[in-house]
Amino acid sequence: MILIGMFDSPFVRRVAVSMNLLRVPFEHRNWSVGKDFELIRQFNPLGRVPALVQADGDTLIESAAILDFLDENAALGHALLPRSGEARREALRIMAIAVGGAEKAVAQIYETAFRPAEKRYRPWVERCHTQMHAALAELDRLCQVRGGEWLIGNRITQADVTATCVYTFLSEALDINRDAVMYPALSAVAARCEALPEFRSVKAEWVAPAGP
Ligand SMILES: N[C@@H](CCC(=O)N[C@@H](CS)C(=O)NCC(=O)O)C(=O)O
Repeated sequence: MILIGMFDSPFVRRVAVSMNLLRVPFEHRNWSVGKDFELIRQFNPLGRVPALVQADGDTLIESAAILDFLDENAALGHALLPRSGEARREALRIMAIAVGGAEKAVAQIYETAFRPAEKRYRPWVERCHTQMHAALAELDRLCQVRGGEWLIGNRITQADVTATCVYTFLSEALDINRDAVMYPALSAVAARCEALPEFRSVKAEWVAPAGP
């Protein structure tokens, strides 16, 4: 399978880490949503990443749908999202707040990457900034409440993967801890995960996205 998109995207990276954890081999196309827009559009009409090209040429888009596909094909008991009950609900809650925070970060980044300076609208960026930090604060609270080595149960789940990919992305792209480590419980979860080879082998190379 071929995974399209750069690892500076938390959406691409959570798919890559999940494939590593599930031992699904993949080729990687390090294509940028800025300069490789037309190339990406050949696989996803939206021009967004991640896209996952399967052996038969069929392409999956949208990270949640790709993760669902990977879990569906995982060996019994190895799926990264718990199958049902409270564990599944809690994992989905953590993933939803993390993904929401990432979306608000991406909106801030695109304001400078894709919009000329004279067309930027500061109140919108500030709103996104507030929403992103609210998501991080809630994520930190959830990490603190859950304690333990992993967020759900006694093994790594998609909650750990998504929370970590988002936290690392926000730390690197928006320097959220400029003054101090503001989210200690979340930061501890991320540090544990980032030490694993499945995360270390898919690190982002930081290049600001080039606009059109
Ligand atoms: N909901 C999507 C979000 C994907 C997303 O926003 N990807 C960004 C990169 S971080 C992208 O492709 N941006 C280009 C664009 O939207 O034009 C998912 O989970 O796959």
